[in-house]
Amino acid sequence: MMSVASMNVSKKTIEFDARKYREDFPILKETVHGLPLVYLDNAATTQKPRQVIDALTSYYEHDNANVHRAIHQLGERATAGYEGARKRVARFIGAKSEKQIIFTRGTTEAINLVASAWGRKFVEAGDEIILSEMEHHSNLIPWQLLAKDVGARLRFIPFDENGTLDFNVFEQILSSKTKLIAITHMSNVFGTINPIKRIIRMAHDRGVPVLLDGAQSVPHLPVDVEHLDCDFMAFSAHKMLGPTGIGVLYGKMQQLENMNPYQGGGEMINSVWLDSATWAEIPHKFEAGTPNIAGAFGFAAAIDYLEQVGMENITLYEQELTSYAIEKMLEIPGMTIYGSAPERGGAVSFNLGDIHPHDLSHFLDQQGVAVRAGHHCAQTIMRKLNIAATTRASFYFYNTFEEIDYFIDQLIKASEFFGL
Ligand code: 7TS
Repeated sequence: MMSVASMNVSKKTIEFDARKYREDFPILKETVHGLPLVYLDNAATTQKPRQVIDALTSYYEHDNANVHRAIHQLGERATAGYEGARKRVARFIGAKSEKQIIFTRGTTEAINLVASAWGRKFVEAGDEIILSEMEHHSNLIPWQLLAKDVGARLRFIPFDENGTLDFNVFEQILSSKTKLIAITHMSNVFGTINPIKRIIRMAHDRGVPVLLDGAQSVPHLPVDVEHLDCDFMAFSAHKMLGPTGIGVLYGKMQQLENMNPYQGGGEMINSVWLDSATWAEIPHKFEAGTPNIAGAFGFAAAIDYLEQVGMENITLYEQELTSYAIEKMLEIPGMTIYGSAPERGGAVSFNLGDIHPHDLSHFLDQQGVAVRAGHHCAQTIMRKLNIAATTRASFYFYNTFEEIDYFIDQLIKASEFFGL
């Protein structure tokens, strides 16, 4: 994997034609309030290219059937597409085998799966789970629920004023009581790319497994699970051009083999008696019920698209776009940006003077700019920063420098409008 630190590029040093890619995204031609849409809410969900929309339509028009059960043409096509998507995901993240790819509803369900099927088997009273203080609620609440149920304790790696993790505290709290580290690869608030290799090395030195929340990293960076050596990784298709309602839990084979089932039902069994059952092979053991088959077809098309653009190109271009945006934003009087980690992605949280983020995002929406305002499912971060909310602009490879210029102009207009 290419380290972002090694990508020291200045503005417009790489050839990347965002405009060409935009042509593939029908929604980017939308107008809102009579103005061209400037979509800067990509950390929440990304837009979908024609290729993904076509894959969904084509599945329903030509292949629709349930998977793994029908001995008929459509059933075979649906199964081949669904299992083919699993292979594509495995290759995309560098997994050794497609068996290590479990389809879930998204990142949230993938983390809940581990908290339930792994946590309830291996975590006991007095054990500790280490998280960071910059987790999305998806990577906090499942562990709170588990800890309460079994009498375990959650410990936290704090962040400093730059939005980077404090390794001194991490070293202190990592102990023989630690059962798992569950941590975000890239923060959806600060944009920080955490030094995950270092964390994993330190954890593995003590025999502690690591779960990565890859919701924000997998869509934007080349991620190789073998290279990172993480034990689990969770991510969502909808944040990487794919449809909603499908995501992934990657796991090391040995971890998956040791886990209990997650949900019971059809598809996850081998033999069933009235009072007992045996389980299907991995990954099907963890996929009870009819899955999101159309979603898998769309997800495969999304991965094909990302591979064609090239993940390293995406990282480099977004890095340039983000540096440019931050530089321009900081020229606006009253601007506070939360997070200045040296390695960062394209989620930029900020406040402009005392304008409430909801008022600011409403103002921006009137100008055609879509951003997110609120706590970004990370109330604990807001509490520590002593603020109620932020506005957040988040970029993807189809955003342009012209859109950033327009966004900056609207921020300046907002300053005047709100009398800063
Ligand atoms: N983890 C991180 C780091 C995230 O950013 C998100 C979603 C999730 C987990 C949950 O993903 P889901 O697909 O299961 O919902 N983040 C955001 C966001 O920042 N704004 O809207 C959703």
